Amino acid sequence: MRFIVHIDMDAFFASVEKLDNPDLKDKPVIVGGLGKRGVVATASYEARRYGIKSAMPILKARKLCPDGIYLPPRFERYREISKKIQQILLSYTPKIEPISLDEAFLDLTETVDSFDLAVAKAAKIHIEIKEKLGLTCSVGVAPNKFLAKLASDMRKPNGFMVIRKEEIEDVLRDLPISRMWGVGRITEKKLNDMGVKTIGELKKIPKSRLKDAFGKQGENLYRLARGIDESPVEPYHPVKSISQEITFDEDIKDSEKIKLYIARLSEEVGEALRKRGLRARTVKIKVRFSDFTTITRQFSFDIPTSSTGMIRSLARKLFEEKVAENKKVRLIGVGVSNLTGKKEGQLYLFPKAEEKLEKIDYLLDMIRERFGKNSIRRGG
Ligand code: TTP
Ligand code: MG
Repeated sequence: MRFIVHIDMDAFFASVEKLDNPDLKDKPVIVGGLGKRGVVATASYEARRYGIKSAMPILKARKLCPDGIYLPPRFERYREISKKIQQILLSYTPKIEPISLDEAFLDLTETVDSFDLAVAKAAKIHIEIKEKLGLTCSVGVAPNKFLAKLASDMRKPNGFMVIRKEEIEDVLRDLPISRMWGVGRITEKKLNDMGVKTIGELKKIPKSRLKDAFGKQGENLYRLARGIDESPVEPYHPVKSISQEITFDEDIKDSEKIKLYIARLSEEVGEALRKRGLRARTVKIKVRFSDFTTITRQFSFDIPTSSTGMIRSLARKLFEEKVAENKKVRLIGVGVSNLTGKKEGQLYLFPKAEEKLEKIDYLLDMIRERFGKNSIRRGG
């Protein structure tokens, strides 16, 4: 059995604002976009009593709670505190997986000898975060990630909840199926149509029927309904480079065709960068010819970018200017390295232009996520 801990800060952004300004104590604080079309990022627990929730339009929130204190987010500051939280967690185990700025999993299986000792350690972390940072969090301890996250959520705010092996069935029975991982609106609707609303009801459906109705996901539903989740805590490893390459079915000589592939690979590399909140200072290409000789060419610049447009034009330029040989190409690759966090060195020569490129990238990423990889590709 594993000993997994999940830590989630309470009303994180709003709590940080209160920490930095004691006048806000006990007041309904709402952090989010303050413009006409802004949404609530988070609301303090006082504000939640007015019915304010994450992702609610800010105008609606203002109607529900006109006397609330509305603040724009200060990500720099949240990130700074997030780092301090990580430092505390790292003093307990290197096996931590940060999920977002305010949330992380810990695997204490190899750190302590028993589940009870893991619970004791988790309690210590709970106290230490409060004492060192002046912020409360909610903690869940359980034999796996799914249950640990569930546990941390059940007693919010400032909660501490343990789910032991023998308690799993009781805890899960009456929970709505939407609390299970991977159950979005579509799956929920489909299960509702099968007469299933709670995890306990889901447990009664035979595995074969779930597999028929949901394919591979059916197996997952079957296991989660029983509180089984083997997914590992994956410690964060800094990414040093990102690259994509393709080997053609048939070697290609037409450089225009090759450049189309370069565009496609650049798109994938850019997307991967943005997903990780990273920017690159070096773009490189790799070319393998039909005789298997392989060359790489790279170009570095001062202003880190995560824009597909930048990566693509640099990769194409490298190909045009540095790969003069008029030979058949077997493989082409595009990569980036010299990576940096999103907010560092954010001094653009042409801030507006860069911003515009990023907005387009962001939109394309969203569309692809929703409709699949091949749904959209920019022209030119
Ligand atoms: P959550 O942990 O989901 O929320 P929370 O910490 O504000 O409140 P809770 O006590 O329920 O844990 O998210 C952490 C932070 O991430 C949150 O303070 C603000 C930010 N966030 C957004 O910016 N947009 C969102 O839609 C959500 C859910 C969170
Ligand atoms: Mg939180």
